[in-house]
Amino acid sequence: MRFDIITVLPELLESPLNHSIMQRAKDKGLLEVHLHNLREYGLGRHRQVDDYQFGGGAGMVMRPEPLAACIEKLKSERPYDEIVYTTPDGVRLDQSLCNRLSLRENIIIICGHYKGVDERIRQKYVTLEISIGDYVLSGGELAAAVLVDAVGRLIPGVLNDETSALFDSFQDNLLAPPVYTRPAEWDGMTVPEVLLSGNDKLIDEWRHEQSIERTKTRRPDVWEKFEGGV
Ligand code: 6GU
Repeated sequence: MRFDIITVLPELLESPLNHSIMQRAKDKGLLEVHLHNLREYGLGRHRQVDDYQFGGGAGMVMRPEPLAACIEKLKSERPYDEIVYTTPDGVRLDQSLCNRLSLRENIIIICGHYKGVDERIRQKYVTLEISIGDYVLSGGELAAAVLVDAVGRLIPGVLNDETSALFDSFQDNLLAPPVYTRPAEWDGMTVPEVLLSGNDKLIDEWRHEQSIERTKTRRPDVWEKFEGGV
């Protein structure tokens, strides 16, 4: 799977995508992430990428020409399944959207900045607008990093234990159960007996009950989806 990320701040994306599971996915040849500095497509001597908004008001808007030039160059090199724009007014990213995106081959991500991109870029190119939650970030880069991480780890073969994503929170509309490691007793607190029993069936049942309990109390909205079988 290949991501091409168009950004005015490539530095912000380098570290988060060069460690841990993302780095391993790249080393295994399962994930490619290419950063494109929009500034290189900027206009004039100052490589301008933004401008004042028509109609007045504070805040700059990303001009269409540099974005179009970068997108057209990429599209001439390979077909893209999705052109994503990260923006607080997009659809909220959740696990089911991540699952769907993990089946795609090539995705462009446009990182929104300032007041956002000129609306005509959205009309002409963008196929999917994604928000990572109901709060405002100063730019789309951190949202793009979240998206690549959440989707990249779902590519088959990326996780060590192939089944482990199946037990993630949200994967079946339930939160993950509590986990414990050694020592079996710490600071006067013990690990639930059942986890030490070696009885896989009882352990599975306990974990499922705990997942249900956690989901009901912490995320009644997610519990409703589980009960509805969505
Ligand atoms: Cl995708 N971008 C920005 N700037 N803020 C956000 C966001 C995206 N998602 C939530 N807040």
